[in-house]
Amino acid sequence: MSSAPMTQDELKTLVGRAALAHVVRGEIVGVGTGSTVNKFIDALATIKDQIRGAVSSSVASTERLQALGIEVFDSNAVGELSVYIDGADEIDGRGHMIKGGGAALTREKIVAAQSRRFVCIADASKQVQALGAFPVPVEVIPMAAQRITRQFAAQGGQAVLRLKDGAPLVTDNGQHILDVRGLKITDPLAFESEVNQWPGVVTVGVFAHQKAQVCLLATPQGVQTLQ
Ligand code: ABF
Repeated sequence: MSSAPMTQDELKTLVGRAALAHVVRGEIVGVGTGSTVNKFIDALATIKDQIRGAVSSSVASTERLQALGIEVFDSNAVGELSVYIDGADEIDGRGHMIKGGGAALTREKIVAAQSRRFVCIADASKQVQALGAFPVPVEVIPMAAQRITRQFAAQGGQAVLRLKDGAPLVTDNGQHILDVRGLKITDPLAFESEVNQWPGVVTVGVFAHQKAQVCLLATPQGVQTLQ
């Protein structure tokens, strides 16, 4: 009898659990944001007595960690982390990612930069040949949004202000998000470096400087480790 194909939710559960193998026991783990990371947090709770706690990349993840009895440390109160575990909206074969669909990109990049190793957890739908089909999230200072929109237009990109309940979405940092479609990202490192320098850009959701060293990819055949 053939079994039903795994749902995307089941794939996320699978990869969330697989990530436990990358958690260094006795240490503080960097924790990302999103529905895949939520599965990881649930799995992390099963070994909470074996870790010191977590540094979190969002209010949402902090609340979930604390509700499960995992201590959350301020990033400034701890040193370098051994590992950061987070999802992605797209990941290419070199570990470059688009992130920020969940609006937590700035804190995600901060915790990633504080960590020696980035382990990306994703289902196979996130794997791409080249970045850019998913609109690139860019966190911006609100007063710069129009000018940054024009700067993207000059590069062939269409930036749209992200809304929530009909009003501009406000991030955990009190800023806004532009989602940019139509960009050709042939050189993710150069793209990230350039956009980062535009006045008013807080964080661009291309993670090439803070790329993943390992990608755990959930497929119907099991979890593949790409590195
Ligand atoms: C975070 O969550 C983000 O950077 C990315 O936007 C998103 C992926 O979410 P999900 O796991 O829900 O697809 O990692």
